[in-house]
Amino acid sequence: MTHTDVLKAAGLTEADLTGGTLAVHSPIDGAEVARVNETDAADMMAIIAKAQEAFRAWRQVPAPRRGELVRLLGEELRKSKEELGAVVTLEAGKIVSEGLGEVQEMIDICDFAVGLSRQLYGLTIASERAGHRMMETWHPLGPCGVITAFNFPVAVWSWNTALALVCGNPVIWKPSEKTPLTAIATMKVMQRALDRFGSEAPVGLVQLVIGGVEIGEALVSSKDVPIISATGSTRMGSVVGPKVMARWGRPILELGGNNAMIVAPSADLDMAVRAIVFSAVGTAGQRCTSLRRVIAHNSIREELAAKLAKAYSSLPIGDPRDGKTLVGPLVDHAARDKMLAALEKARSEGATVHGGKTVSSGVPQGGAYVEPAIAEMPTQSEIVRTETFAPILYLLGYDTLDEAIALQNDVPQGLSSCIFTLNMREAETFLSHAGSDCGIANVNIGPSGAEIGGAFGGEKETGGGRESGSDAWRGYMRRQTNTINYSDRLPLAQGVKFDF
Ligand code: UN1
Repeated sequence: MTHTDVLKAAGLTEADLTGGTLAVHSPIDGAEVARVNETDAADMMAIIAKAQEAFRAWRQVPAPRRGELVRLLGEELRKSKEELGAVVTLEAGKIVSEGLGEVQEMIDICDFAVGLSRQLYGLTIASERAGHRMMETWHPLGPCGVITAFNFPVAVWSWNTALALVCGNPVIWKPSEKTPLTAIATMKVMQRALDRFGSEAPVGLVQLVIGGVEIGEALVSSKDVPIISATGSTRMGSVVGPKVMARWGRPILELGGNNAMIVAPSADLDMAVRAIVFSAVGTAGQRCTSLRRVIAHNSIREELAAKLAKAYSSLPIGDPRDGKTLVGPLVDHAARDKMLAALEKARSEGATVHGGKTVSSGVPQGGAYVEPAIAEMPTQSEIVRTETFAPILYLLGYDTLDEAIALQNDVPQGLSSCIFTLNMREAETFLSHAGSDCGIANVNIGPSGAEIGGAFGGEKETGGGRESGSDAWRGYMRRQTNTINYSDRLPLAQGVKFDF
C-alpha cells in the first residue's frame, strides 16, 4: 500500500490531504504525504464560543447517556482499528504492533469511561449540626483544550476526550503539527459515533484545530476553556502551565520523563533484559515513559551489560510496516541530530557508548533510522539528567539500595520508575514514602506500557497532572460541597453564637 492508500483507507479525502499550508512528512521515508489546512487563528474565538454553547447543552444530558456516546466511539474504534493503526505507523513511525496497541489503548479508555459514566460518585459527610446533611456533588467544568504530542498522536487525546465527554465537557483538540493526519482520521471515527448517537450531542462537542503556537496560545489564554490538558516537553509545559493558572484555569500537565530501572542483585536478569529492551528501544525510545536509565547493582552490572549488548545486537531496525521490525525510525532528522549530540556529550562526560550510529542500509531512504545506544556512565552527569527523546539508555552502578534510590530520584523529572528484585524488603522500600518519587513506580515490570486503569502522570518537571484511569476524572469536573439543613433551627458551625 502506498502512503496515500493508507490515508484513504482511514477515510481521509483529497480535500483533507491537499491544498493546505502544513506539510506532513512520514518518518518512514521522509516523504511529504499531505498539505493540511490549518485553522485560522482569527477563527479561534468562534470555535471556543461554539464549545461553550455545546457545553450548555451537553451538561444537561445525563452522564450515563453521555457514556453511550463514548460507548459508540469505542465500537467505531474497534471497527477502524487496523486503518487507524496504520495511519499512526505512517505518521508517527511506530511499528505495526505499537500502532495497533495505541488504538487498543483508545478502546480501553472508552470502555473505562462508559462504566465511569454511571459512577461519578460524591461523598456524603457527617455534619456536626443536628438535622443537617453534607455531601459532595461533581459538576461538569466546561470546554477542555487537549494539546497532544506526536509520540502518542491519538491515545492521549482519547484519555482526555473519553473522560471529558462523560464528565459533561466539550473538547477542542490541538494535535502536534507533526501528526495532524491521525487527528483528522480520528475525528472521522468520532463523527461516525456522533452520527449514530444523534442530535442529543450538540454541534461543536468535539472540535479539531490544526496549527502552531498561535492556535495553542488561543486555547491556553482563553477564560472560556477552563481545562487545558497538555502533553509534551517540559519547556512547553513551563509556558502553558503558568499561563493557564494566571487566568485561573486548570492545567493538567504531562511533560518530560527520565525513567529509571533499579536492577538489584536478586533480580531475574533475563526478565529484566526483556523489560529493558522493550522499554528503552520500543517506540524508538520516544515514549514519555521510555526507559532512559538503568541503575544496576555493581555485583551484576557487567553481566547485565553483556546480556544487553547481546540483545541490542540482534534488534531488527527498519521499516515499521514490516512485521519483523522492532525499531522503527525517529520522528525526524532533527530528533536524530539531538540523539547524536547527546551521545557526543555523554562521551565528553566519560561514557563508553555502544551502538548509536546512523543506519542507512536495509532501511527506507529518507527516514531517520538509528541503532539504539547504551552509554555506560561513570556518574549521573548532566546529560543523564536530561531527557533526550531517542533510544539512549544510560547505565549506572550502585552498591546500596539507598544510593540507588537517591540516584533514581536525583533528576528533575518524575514520571515513571521501576525496580527488578525478588527481595520483598527492597521492593516495598522502593514503593514506600522513602522510595521512588515518581507518579508511577513498578516492581518487576518496566516503566512504560502502562494500562489505562491507573492514573497516569508524574511529579516535579513532569507537571503533576493525572489522566486516564483511577479518579483522574475529577480533574475534569468541579467539586461542590453541599450542606443541607432539614431541621427548623439555624445552628452555626464551630459553636458560634450570633443571636439577635
Ligand atoms: C506518552 O508517552 O505520552 O505507558 C504516553 C505508556 C503508554 C502511554 C505513554 N500507555 O507507555
